[in-house]
Amino acid sequence: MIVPRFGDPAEARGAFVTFEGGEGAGKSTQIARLAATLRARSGRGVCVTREPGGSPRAEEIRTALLDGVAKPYGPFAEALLFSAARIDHLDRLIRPALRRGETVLCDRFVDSTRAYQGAAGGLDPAVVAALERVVVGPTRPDLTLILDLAPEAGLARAAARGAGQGAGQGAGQGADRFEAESLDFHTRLREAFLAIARAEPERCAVIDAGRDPDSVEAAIRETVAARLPDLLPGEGSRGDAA
Ligand code: T5A
Repeated sequence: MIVPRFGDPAEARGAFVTFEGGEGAGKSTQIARLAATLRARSGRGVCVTREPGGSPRAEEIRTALLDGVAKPYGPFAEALLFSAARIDHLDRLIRPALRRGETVLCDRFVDSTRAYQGAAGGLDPAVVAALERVVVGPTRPDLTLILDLAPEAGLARAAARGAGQGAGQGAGQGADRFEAESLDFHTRLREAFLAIARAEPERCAVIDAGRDPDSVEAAIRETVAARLPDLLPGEGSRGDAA
């Protein structure tokens, strides 16, 4: 099925915005803030979701993945499980919401597979691209906000949150399957996300996530206003704020 892109006058479709970046970069924090702004300002429905997960079946796969059940099988098998979760998530939640004209804000999507299983995990990029083609098809993000942060800082944030709140979502106590990877792995991740942004500048915007939450929120809001002005009418276009 061909889904017209956002703004296509022939058939309205909601906007699809994804948040990407390393561990603890602040995606969940900023998605909640942007959702509140959009609900107050845009007049469109806003659907907040995440990967892996977002639909009941995909949440079950999330639990297994973050508990490390698939790790012994290697990055290809993990990518297949992320893809299985994504198929259900797209069919059950993302595509129906877009068809209703809603704005979908998704915490991680295909760029995480490219970065985690591909660039950092060592899975052949051609395999990642082939999976993406068959799983996602035309349902591509209109805007991807890449929250960029030194991995040491992100892991420290995630650890501090874990210490304060107990288990991660879908994982046991302490670091989950991916948080527990080496610093070298997380450094490769950061480079991979920045490389994706360089390769697809029309879709991606890099946000400096090392600042305080209010400053990061302001930068995201400015970027959304510039890239998808229909979502924040009257906000003006002052260019990207990253
Ligand atoms: N994965 C996922 C793959 O390997 N392949 C895939 O295809 C997909 C889709 C998901 C894991 O799965 C992997 C990637 C991940 O490892 P997850 O628990 O959803 O697991 O992991 P994250 O997406 O990394 O979620 P986190 O919750 O760890 O990070 P967030 O959402 O980026 O950060 P957030 O907002 O929860 O903030 C973390 C802490 O920092 C504080 C917050 O209050 C919180 O305590 N904070 C800040 N502190 C200071 N300054 C700021 N600006 C702050 N912003 C937030």
